[in-house]
Amino acid sequence: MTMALDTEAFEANGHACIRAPEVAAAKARAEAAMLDTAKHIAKRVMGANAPDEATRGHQLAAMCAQETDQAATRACYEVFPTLPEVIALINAPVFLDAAKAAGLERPVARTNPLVRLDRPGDVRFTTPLHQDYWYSLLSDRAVVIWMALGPLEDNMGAVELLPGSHKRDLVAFKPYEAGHEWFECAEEIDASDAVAALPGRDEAILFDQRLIHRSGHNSSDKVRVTLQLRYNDLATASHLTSTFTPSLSRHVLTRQAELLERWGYSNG
Ligand SMILES: O=C(O)CCC(=O)C(=O)O
Repeated sequence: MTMALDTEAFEANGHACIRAPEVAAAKARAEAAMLDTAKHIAKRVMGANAPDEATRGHQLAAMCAQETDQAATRACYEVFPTLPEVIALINAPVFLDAAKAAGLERPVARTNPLVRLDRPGDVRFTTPLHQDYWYSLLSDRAVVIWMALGPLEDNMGAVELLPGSHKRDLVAFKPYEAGHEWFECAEEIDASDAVAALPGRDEAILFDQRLIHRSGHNSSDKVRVTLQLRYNDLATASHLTSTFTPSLSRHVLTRQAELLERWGYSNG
């Protein structure tokens, strides 16, 4: 495999494209699992109305158009990150090699792979201008590898990147009124130079955790499915620890509480 990352562009801009047939192959494995799982979910949630489309993109778009209370696509959002084929992407040599080319001596997972599903017109989870360093604070060298699963057209919302902004230190954040998480650059950032990244089938975008970036808007009638792999560098980590802790889900905690009650243990 030849090195798929333009390291000079990465040093200068804080982001660069990874382009290789292995990127398309890695995505295809995850997408096949997602299509199969989406069909399974559709049958369980939508019964006789379940669509049965040939591609993951069409399947999700049909589920989204026909579902009640977003129940089927919400289940996809919950379940996709648990698929072994999705978790396995963190170990794909093409991404590990790109992280190493970006200067990480010993890449380790900063989170499990994150899957975003942005429904047509949905703005609930779009991110304002921010850096990702806030979520790590462990190793100075850390990167995100961002990719679309399925075709990403320009009206589906690119990720917007501010070239060179990775040379800044951690910028102060302020509470983000519209969002679920506490982040947004506190100062006014001039985003007129932002570039919209629309990686193709055999491409993914690698960016420095200090790069200022934000979500684009999905104004299409399709579901935008994107995935992020995040790596810290164990070699330069300030502490020998992790930045994420798998824990029991809300589902398990609620079921456990119900069982404890049924077995006669008081809740207080
Ligand atoms: O996918 C997006 O829209 C934005 C992703 C993002 O903000 C991030 O990876 O930190």
